[in-house]
Amino acid sequence: WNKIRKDCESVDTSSIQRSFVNHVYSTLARTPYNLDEFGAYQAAAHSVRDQLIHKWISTQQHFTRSNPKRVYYLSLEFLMGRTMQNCVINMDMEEAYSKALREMGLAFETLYDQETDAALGNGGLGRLAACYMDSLATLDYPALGYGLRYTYGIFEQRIRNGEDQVEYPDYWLRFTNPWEVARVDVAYPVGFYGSVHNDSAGRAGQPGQPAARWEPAEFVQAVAYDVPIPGYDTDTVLNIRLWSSKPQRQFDLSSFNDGEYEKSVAEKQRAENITSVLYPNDNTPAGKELRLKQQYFFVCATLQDILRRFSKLNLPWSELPNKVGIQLNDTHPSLGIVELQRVLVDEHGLEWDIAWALVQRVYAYTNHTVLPEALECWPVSLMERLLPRHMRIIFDINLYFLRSVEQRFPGDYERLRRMSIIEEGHQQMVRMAYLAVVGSHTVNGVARIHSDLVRSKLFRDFAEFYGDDKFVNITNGITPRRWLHVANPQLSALITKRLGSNRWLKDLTELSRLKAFADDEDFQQEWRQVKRTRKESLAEYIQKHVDTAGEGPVNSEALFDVQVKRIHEYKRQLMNILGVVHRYLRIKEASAEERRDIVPRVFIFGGKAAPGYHTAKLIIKLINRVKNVINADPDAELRKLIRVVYIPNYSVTLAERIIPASDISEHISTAGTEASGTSNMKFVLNGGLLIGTRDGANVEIAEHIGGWDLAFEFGAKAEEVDDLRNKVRYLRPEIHPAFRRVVEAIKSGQFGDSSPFVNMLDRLVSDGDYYLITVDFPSYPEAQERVDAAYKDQKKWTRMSIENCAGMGFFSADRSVQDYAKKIWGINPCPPPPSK
Ligand code: DL6
Repeated sequence: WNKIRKDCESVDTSSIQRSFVNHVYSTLARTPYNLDEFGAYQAAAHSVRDQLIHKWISTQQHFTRSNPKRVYYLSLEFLMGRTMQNCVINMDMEEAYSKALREMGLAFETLYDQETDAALGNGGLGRLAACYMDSLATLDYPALGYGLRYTYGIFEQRIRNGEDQVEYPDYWLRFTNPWEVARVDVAYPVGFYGSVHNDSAGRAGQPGQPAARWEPAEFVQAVAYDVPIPGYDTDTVLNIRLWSSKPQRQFDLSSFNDGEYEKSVAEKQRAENITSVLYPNDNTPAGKELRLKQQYFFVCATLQDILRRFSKLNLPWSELPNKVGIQLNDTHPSLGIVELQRVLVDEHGLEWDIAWALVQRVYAYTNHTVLPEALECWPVSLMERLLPRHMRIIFDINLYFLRSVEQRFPGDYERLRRMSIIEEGHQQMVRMAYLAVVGSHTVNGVARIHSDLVRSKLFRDFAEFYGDDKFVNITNGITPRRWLHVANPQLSALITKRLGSNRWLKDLTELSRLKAFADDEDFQQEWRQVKRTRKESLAEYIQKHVDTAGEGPVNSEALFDVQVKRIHEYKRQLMNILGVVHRYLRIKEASAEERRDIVPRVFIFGGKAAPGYHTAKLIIKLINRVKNVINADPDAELRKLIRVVYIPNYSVTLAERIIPASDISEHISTAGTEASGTSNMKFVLNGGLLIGTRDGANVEIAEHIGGWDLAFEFGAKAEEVDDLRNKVRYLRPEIHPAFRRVVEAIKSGQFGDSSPFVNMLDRLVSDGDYYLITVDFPSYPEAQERVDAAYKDQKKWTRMSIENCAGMGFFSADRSVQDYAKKIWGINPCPPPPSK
């Protein structure tokens, strides 16, 4: 077996060719005569997958033998993007595949474009999970990701009539997915609804006897699909296990026999519904029964899987926290806390307190937002109906918790009200974030400023109760493999050439050595050439794929100014587009002489709005309206100076194309609202400069690149925001004339019928400017002027660009996961044994 297996793992040219041809014939049932590019991609993907699976099996066997503590990363979102190129690069097989296929007359690299993104996430949170899996594998950590295999990922966005977002389903599994392994052998039952019995013992389970018996009324099955994740420059291949919901039985035979064919099919449908669609909400909870079902389905299957693995070790329960660490990626999987308590008490008869102490040592929770409206709460009535036993357990967790708070702060009932997991009101709600805090040993924020707010504001009472140590910061990071090496091979090659090796791909702090060359004439020229190439390539993409209404190609000599991210009021795309209008009005009235001094700009927008988020959709409409008018301005000279582009359907793959082409990117959220942001890191790593507020990771990026002199800062600081909000609300300070002028231009109909926008704009100048656009607006065009001035001096600009990139070592996801491993999980790398 071993010898034959070794042969199968061979990646010499003829083995790759044999495997490719074999997949063309026997997997796809095609021949060279009817093999199109997509078929060639599929055959190549299956061949790469074979390699992946060998290493993956070896890794899992190695972990089983070594038996280290493992960490389980629970996330309802994994925004993976494409896989094939990342795989061959991480496994160092790109050249071998290129050569083998070239000899057969095929260009391997052109097949990458045939792949559909796996888009099982909304934005930053899901992409972070994907980056962390890449880093965990690269650093050989014994980790496993768990998620859901949605049949439909994030919707496809199209722009209707040149201005409005419309959503189309993303049926990404249409042609099957070569990057997963269906594990029909790994399936668990998951129950819902029903009733609870024998709870007379009250809250605590007695030793050795169950505390309660839950009889669910409905069952479905969770079936595992495994997605192998190769590390870079290591044989470690980790796993993301995605659950898919299936009916317990294919059909209800009795109703089938009664002739109720439709009913029996409906039951199958109902079960499959659970994992059918990713909720397309970013930074807003979905609040739907099906979403709660998804969450419980996810944690119930995951815990059965984790505990099955643990039970094979034949260890006492007291060893659980020494073998299992569970990281909650936001509150979405926080029902896992309740489920583990239920299983330990009800199914294994542990005493309540003993079980609870174990639960708290197993779980840790990452908070990704302080926006009040984004914090998940579920109605008690819904929870009671769907998960009756869990609701009781939550009440008990809360009771014991509040008793301990009362002991510390006797008689402070106001504090008990504030800290209660159950929010009282006309409808009782479960505060999932509080549940996650109480059930975890550590809570972390995702950038320093965010973690400070988490500790000092969001969970202030909890920090006072538990002590500050429970609340830590782990600044987010990104994988340099995908976000520089794969996305920008030209820059990657230049950096490797200049540093003399590609060690930086595993130790990103190596980039700091680039600083020494920031003023080097030749290096600067090459650096600029890379940017030019990438801008030309994006311009070409826009010309081919974006509806430009015959406006002609964008000028790739212009400064590319990019804001691509989910559309949200707090991210302030609205301020950006109002800034564009301001610039447009100024160019319109500028003399020929003045115009000669203006730096031509292309403003590039992209991003999806949650389908039910009216204001976000309105912002997309306004951006497109402004775009349509500016780009069609009769003044041809003006059109050379300003251009607006909206790239539809922003995705990981598009990000890989857009980010390397940016000169300046916009991270302009109201201070204190963006937890971290991670695209800011991607842009700067690719030599783009940043215009931004002192928010999220911007603050640390500025520190690491050498201060705000190397980026463009404006706007209020987080500590000023509360006061400013009160001022805006109650005192209505004078609105800046430039802002008034922009609003008037829109309201006057200069950008078409203004009626859809009037309310949104009026709110800004009355008492509804929660995100302080009117306050920050005056300093925004002023910061843009500094950008223009810097860009005019190309030597200075290039030096800044190189220094920016050189300072990004800290923002590698490798550093982030090492931080998690040390500060939170207490796990060590478990590298594969050297191959014989
Ligand atoms: O931590 C990843 C990412 C941050 O970079 C963003 O700043 C933050 O907005 C995002 N948070 C969410 C929260 N959603 N929920 N729930 O997506 O996380």
